[in-house]
Amino acid sequence: MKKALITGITGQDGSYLAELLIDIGYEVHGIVRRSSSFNRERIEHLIQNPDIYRNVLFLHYGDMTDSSAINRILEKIVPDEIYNLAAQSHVRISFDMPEYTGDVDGIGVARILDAIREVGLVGECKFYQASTSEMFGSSPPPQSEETPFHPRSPYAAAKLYGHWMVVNYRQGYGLHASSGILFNHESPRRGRNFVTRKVATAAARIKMGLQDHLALGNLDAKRDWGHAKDYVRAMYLMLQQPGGDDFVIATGKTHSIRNLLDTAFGSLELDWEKFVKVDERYFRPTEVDILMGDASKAKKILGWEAEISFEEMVIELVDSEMKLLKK
Ligand code: NAP
Ligand code: G4F
Repeated sequence: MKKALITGITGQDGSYLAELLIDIGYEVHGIVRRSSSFNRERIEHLIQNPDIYRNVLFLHYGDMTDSSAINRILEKIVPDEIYNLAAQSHVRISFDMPEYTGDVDGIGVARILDAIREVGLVGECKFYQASTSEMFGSSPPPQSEETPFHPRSPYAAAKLYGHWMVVNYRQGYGLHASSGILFNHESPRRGRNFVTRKVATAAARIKMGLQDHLALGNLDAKRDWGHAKDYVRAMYLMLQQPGGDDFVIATGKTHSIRNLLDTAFGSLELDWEKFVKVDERYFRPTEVDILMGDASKAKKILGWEAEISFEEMVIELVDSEMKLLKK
């Protein structure tokens, strides 16, 4: 039985990836951080299944800022595959917490890569890094593996450091290490302060008469939005290749926040213009205006393509919020 270690297992992607790997037949280990409130909602269904939690899913306390914990966990588990998904993943918040974001999202990558070396796992295990389309920043679309990086936030700058560390450990030490440059991907498990989930929740609450307006920031930004379930499949495929590499994972289509509002509110027969207010609090000091990825390398080498459309994803989010509210 292959062993995988997932950092960020309690996050959106970590939870879908854990499901996928358990389905394939892996023993899955996850790093969780201590919190005063319960932070395992997204994997609760796995924890509550005794066949899974007793036999194939194991959780370990740790933090990307704590090298000794990371080293100890690697030494104990000796994983075949490591998926580094842990991050302070909110771009706007990274402007408020640039140092912490750099520590977790940048230096954290160096910590885990060096732990692999310290514990003697180079040659024994494969490594996946959650890189991001935010690293392209102001570079015009379509963005591919050949597009120059121009990060526009502390988050993107920290992720770019992590990205280059992966390239360095691949070239310098021969580690099987891959970076997935993933464009935005969403799901009903998306954090509530990301724009898709925020819009879906508000549309459902307005429909139910529980809210009368929605405050948003920049409505003109455009994103290439896919579904998290499709994107975790790409992570797995990268680690099944003969060597490490970098791959853009995207749908190739872009939509503005206005398009998102049309689709979400439209699915409930609501006119968003009656409810949305622009609030400068949600603007960022520097914005990424447009992201649209070219994933042809992933299609050719990994055989990967997005299967869930933007419209299907948005409607799933709105339906899921309506169900939650009706409960
Ligand atoms: P998410 O829902 O915010 O999950 C982040 C995970 O990291 C959570 O499990 C969180 O734990 C954990 N974490 C945060 N700080 C940590 C620390 N100091 N030590 C250990 N764990 C820590 O993010 P996601 O959407 O699943 O994204 C997964 C990864 O892909 C992230 O690295 C993100 O930056 C990157 N990414 C995401 C997208 C996207 O569109 N979703 C696109 C490109 C790249 P708690 O549950 O305790 O908070
Ligand atoms: O949903 P967002 O916060 O996602 P953002 O900034 O694109 O970052 C996400 O995708 C990245 C991949 O490209 C990941 F690396 C990152 O971890 C994260 O998952 O914002 C999307 C757009 C932005 O242009 C933002 O300015 O929506 C705009 N927006 C407008 N009003 C808003 C709001 N974003 C948020 N979060 N909240 C608003 O009220």
